[in-house]
Amino acid sequence: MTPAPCDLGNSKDSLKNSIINHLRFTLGAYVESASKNDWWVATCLAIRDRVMDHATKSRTLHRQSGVRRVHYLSLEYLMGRLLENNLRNSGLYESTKAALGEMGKDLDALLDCEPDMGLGNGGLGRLAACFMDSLSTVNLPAIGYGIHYEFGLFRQEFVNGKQVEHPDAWMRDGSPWKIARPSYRQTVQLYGRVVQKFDDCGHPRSEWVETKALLGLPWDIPIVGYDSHTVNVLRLWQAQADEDFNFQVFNEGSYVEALRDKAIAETVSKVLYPNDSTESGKELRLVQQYFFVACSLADIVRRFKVGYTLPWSEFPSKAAIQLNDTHPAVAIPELMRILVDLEGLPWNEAWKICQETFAYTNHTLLPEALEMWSVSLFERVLPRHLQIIYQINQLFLEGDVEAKWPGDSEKKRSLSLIEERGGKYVRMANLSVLGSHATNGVAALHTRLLCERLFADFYALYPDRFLNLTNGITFRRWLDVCNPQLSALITETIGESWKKNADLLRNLDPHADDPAFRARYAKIKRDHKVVLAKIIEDECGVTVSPDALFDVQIKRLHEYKRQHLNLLNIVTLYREILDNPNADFHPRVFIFGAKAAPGYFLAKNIIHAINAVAAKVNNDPRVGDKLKVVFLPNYRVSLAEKIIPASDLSEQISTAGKEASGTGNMKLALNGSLTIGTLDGANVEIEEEVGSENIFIFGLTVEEVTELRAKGYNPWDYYWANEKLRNTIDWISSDYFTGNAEEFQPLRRSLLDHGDPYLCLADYQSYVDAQAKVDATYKDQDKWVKMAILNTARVGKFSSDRTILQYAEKVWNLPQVPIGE
Ligand code: H53
Repeated sequence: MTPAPCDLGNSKDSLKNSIINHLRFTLGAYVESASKNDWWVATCLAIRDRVMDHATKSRTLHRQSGVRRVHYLSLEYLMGRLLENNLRNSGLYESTKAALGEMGKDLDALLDCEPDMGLGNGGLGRLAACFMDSLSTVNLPAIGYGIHYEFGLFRQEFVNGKQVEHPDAWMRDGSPWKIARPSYRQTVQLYGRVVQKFDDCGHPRSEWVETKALLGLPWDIPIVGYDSHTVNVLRLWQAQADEDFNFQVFNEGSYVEALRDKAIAETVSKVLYPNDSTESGKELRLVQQYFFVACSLADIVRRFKVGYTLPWSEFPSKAAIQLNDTHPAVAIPELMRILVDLEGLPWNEAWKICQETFAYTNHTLLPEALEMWSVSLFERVLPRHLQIIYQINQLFLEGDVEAKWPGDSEKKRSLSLIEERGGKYVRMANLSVLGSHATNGVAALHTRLLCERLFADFYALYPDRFLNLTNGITFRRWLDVCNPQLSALITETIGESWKKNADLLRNLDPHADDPAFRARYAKIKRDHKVVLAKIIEDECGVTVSPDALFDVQIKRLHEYKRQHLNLLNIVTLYREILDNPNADFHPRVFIFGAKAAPGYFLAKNIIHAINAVAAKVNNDPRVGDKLKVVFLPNYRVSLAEKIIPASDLSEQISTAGKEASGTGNMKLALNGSLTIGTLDGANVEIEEEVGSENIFIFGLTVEEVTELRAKGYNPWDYYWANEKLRNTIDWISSDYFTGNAEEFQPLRRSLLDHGDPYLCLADYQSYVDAQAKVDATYKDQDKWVKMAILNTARVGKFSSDRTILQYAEKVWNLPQVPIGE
């Protein structure tokens, strides 16, 4: 007999009971004496109980109906906090708040107990998190696969203005959201060598022998969609030592030695590599990639075999696999190995299955971000996979390439999976394009450049494989959760449907002309600025006025994103204020948030320079309130949620052609922060949507950048031609800001002697002019608020629900499967 289900109702009283029960029976705590953290855990568990039921239902229905599922393979998921998102998405926020309130607890205070789940570096990882939200919201059968890192992205601190990194032990105290699934543990092989064997019919078969084994333990995190009963899971693999990993040593009595091996095995999922858009080529990173890919594929294959007795040719009709950048691209030779070596399929049949199963998203054109693995390293770690890659390459070059360009060795060199110049390397991007049926860029401009530049030869060969799918963000977290006041105003004005159909935000358009609506919209912005001002005071010790213009640049620190161009403008303004104290300049607060990769020397020098300028400017009595510069430490999702609703101006100032898409630009525009930006990435499409009169575009276009470089770009020409610019650079690189003129020489050298690779000097004047236009516009508050409202109203296109439905239709061929109550 099935026992009566416990009370998992959504009423205040049910929730109250659940929370008390978890306090008592899960945590062993008394209501009277439980700590704040206990209350937070008990609340999460009460919500998780309600969510798990739907997760089981979703899984069961997906299995029974035999529909195709998408498997999203990503080395990064930048989830942030989960409780508030889960509460708002499941409609339990108000009842939970009331339940806790009756017990004398403030939900909003508890929300701050949650550590960020920061298992990603930047845009790519956050995109994966937004996609997970949308997949559940629009009822698509999906599983996200990744690594259960013990340490997420480092915690950043500033010491004397310089970045210092600390480990991020996000789950030192466990996490109420994750559930271990030991019965789905997988074993992964590594290293070893390959031998040729023959089967009973005399057919050759490769066998990978003398390998080291590693175990993968899956942890599931339920993903709650908005107003939908679909609960998909994010499955993260934790590396463990195989039980008989060095069993022999153990038996020989070397107990401690055996345990050392265990520790080595566990390093595989210990820590997230802290590089965004650059690759380090380290062995451990390749092992991480293979580890999570092998576990995930084994899991997918297990499900295929359990669920159906279908021929392998049907595999793609059950499983779509999306490669989030090239990081999981080793999945292509891994599936070939499974099909050919383990399942005995003929090569061509296996290859067809691979191409039908995989699709690849490219997120960058930056050459330093394109992954290449040295052939010797690859051969040592994954000898069989290297053989498979060689075979794929040979068949490709002798087949399709030779047929299209007979005898053209230049084409073969450019298309080959192996780079031969300056040592031999496996080109993971070429492998990804070749092994999949679809390759997409993440914004219209980026996709065009992929087809015209990076993958021009592949595009000539397989034009139908390329498509654009412009990125998106989940409007639940980036409006409903982070700005509930604006969300409520919108709902009150145009109804609630915009939360599921973001295009309806356009109905706000006419309200931009309504002074009463404008006043309410402006008040919400100002209230957020008051909250952010308090955070700035607490974190940076700087007092700022909420009536100043809040000018925000939040993103990873990278030269191509040009935080140093922003700095050039700040120092120019500083000088102008000193030269002309009575100028009519609206007070401004420049707000930065950014982490630099620990080994990225110049990025760290830029952080230091911004902090040094901040220290001077903020304490200069001649400047007063006109100019403040703050660099908030430890930028992360939960901090972004505080900054974004409070921002007036959004800095999206990358060199044209360098930022594939950007997604912070979308979040800020949605929250009514006007963009100052170049025609790069998704900025181009934001301009199309909001109208050129509601955005501040400046700088060189992609074509102009190419032309300038072809002509021969010399930053010294700009330096000598522009006195303001010259003074600014000289001032930064003097001893004025730190007392030591050597401090910012690396920055100066990069801008001048090393050729200013990201064209800061070329765009400087245009940027300064655009900033002057911003200043003038801000003085007309009515106009500014109107523009802000029109940004909120017109960025519906950038909902990740739209992006995900396009993937489902154009790439995965996936049905929407609503789950009942
Ligand atoms: O991916 C984002 C883009 C952004 C791009 C970023 C990205 C990473 O965060 C890491 C590696 C990589 O190759 C690209 O820089 O422009 O918006 C999501 O597509």
